[in-house]
Amino acid sequence: MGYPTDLLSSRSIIKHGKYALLAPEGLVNNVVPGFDNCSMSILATPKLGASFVDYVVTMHKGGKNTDGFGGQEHIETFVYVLEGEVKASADDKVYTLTSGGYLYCPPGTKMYLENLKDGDSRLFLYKQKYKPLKDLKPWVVTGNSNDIPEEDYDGMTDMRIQDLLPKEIAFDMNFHILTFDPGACHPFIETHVQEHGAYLLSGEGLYNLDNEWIPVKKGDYIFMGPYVQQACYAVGREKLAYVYSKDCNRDADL
Ligand code: UGY
Ligand code: MN
Repeated sequence: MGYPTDLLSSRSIIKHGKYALLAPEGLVNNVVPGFDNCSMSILATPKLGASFVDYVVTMHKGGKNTDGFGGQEHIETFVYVLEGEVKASADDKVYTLTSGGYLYCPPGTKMYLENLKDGDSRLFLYKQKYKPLKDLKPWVVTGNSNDIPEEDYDGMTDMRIQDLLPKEIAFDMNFHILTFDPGACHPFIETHVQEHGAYLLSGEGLYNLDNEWIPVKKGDYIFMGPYVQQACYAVGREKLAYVYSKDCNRDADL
């Protein structure tokens, strides 16, 4: 990088507790213990107002986490491979994840990661405190979003959803992918208690956050806080798609 060639400017927007748009060009590298040969950027955290932590990780050649990510009694973790090929293991089982591949680890299960590429692999990574319900226990889940059929969203064929985790009450959250054909949009502007951390996989759009229409594109990260107004229009020539987390299956606390 070095000396800038123009006035300094940024597309990122930070509204603590409400929402944030983090453009990739503003991200910095954070050293996260346990991750070797990886460039990591910490995205949403409780300091921003999120109840989870998201990261975008570039695993360089030989990059790995052999100490294990998560694994504490109340922490659940999820990884989604943006590009490349990684070895992911949990509970002594080994999975090879390519682009679109993912792994969920329940509380108490560590996630081990290793880059299998000669070059870089890129990941979207997540952890949050699991909210127990009776004595139910979620389990390790793996898959690839390319193998999951898209379902029409709210009766519309130009906006579609994929659920990456089982719709089972033992799970307190899910990851989804939303895909919009150019020109498609949400059926209405949502307001809901759940937060989202969303990574844009493709396309361009205008995203409504707190009733502001904000241009977004592939590579952007969006944190949406509780109740913040949210919806988007896909613009441009490509499909707009993002992978995002959403809590589910639990009552609100008093
Ligand atoms: O599932 C959701 O709440 C989703 N439709 N939200 C969003 O795309 N901002
Ligand atoms: Mn939503």
